[in-house]
Amino acid sequence: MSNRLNVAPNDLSAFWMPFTSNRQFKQAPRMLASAKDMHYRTTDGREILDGTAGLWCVNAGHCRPKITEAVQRQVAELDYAPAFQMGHPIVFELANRLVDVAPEGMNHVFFTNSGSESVDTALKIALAYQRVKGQGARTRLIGRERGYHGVNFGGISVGGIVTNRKMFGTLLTGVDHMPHTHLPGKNAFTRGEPEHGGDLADELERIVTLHDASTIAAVIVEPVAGSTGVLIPPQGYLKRLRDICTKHGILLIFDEVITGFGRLGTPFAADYFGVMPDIITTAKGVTNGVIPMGAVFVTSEIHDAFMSGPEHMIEFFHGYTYSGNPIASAAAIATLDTYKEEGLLTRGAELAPYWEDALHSLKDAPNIIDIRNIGLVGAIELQPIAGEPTKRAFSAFVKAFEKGVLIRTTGDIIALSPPLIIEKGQIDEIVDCVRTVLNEVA
Ligand code: PXG
Repeated sequence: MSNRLNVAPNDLSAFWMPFTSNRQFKQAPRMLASAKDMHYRTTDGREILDGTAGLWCVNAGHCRPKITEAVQRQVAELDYAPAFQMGHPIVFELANRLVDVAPEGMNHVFFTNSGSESVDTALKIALAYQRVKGQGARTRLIGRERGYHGVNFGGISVGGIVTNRKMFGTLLTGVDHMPHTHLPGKNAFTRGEPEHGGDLADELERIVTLHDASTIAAVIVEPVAGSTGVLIPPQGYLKRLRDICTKHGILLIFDEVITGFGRLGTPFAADYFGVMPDIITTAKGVTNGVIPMGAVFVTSEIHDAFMSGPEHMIEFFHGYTYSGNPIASAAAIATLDTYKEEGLLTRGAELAPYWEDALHSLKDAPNIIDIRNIGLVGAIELQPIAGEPTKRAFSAFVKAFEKGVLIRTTGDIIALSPPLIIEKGQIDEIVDCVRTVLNEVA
């Protein structure tokens, strides 16, 4: 038995850290002790400007009083309520509030606890929907190369990141992948949506021809791919995917775990691109990252298809112990209040031109092969060091942290996604720091 008191601060071995180089980290730990608004504070008392909104989730900034107080109140009032065959008012209020901010037509919400669970839930809804509609032969799922849809089996099956897939056996069967849309040879240094590559959507038509539409349940894509380095959809691409899906009776799922809740300067990416999917997955920003929660939005067409058969029967055999947990629900309502009071779901649009100019001012810094941006997201792609991929970006990350700015790297790409409360001066601070560290790691 151990208790907290006898775990010495330098005893780091018990915790097997997620998506982390454990041995490297434990030799030189980067520890955060507290946070407020745009900043973290480290255990050794240094202030760190948050250039990544935690992991793309703290959209309203850190330790916002309204959210903190809502959680404190809720945990003292109703800590837990059974999620199956029982309810509590807060989660119903939240569902209505979410439907209000969601794109038109997204009228129902299924709650989960993470983006990974939202994705697997959405895939299961899609398969079950086809079946209840008498289209049970539609069992195939189509994802995309370089897609990230979390780490559960459904998500890694439709995902397109080799390191996340190769250790885990055969995954789901009946999955195919469209090509990714990252064309640096043609689109490097594009501001916003790239000009070339919209026709890559036609690869979906080729896949449909190969398998036949009658075997395909759904297509899932991130409208803007985040984890694999901010891949922005080429002009017209998403609309074309929508048209092909509609033509063939295939459901279109937008994975908005990153793009949901204001990241692009609109409430959702579906709003930004003016393309409506059938299902939207979210997590992260729904509670400002404070308490785990995910939400899957579906249209009435999908929801209502399940509402048949004897009324005492469970309509959809799926759910989690913590679906719609009261404390997470309270955190989410307070988060939506904060977003609304401060106009955060659209603030990104006001800042986007400044953000874009600031990022692209880095063009002449050493070893940069591409800069891309949309809303309050940006990526700076670096020339890998020959024979040592990822090392240049990781060194930049470590140096930036030492200098007081948190950035995120994936491969040799620096990804930036600050809280939506960021001020222009803080944008300058992030960009200046990146410039300095790129000179140092040159
Ligand atoms: N879908 C998308 C599009 C995501 O970006 C998930 C699903 C999974 O969410 P959970 O809550 O299960 O982690 C994600 C998560 C990064 C980074 O730095 C991105 C994510 C998570 C952690 C780090 O790119 N995205």
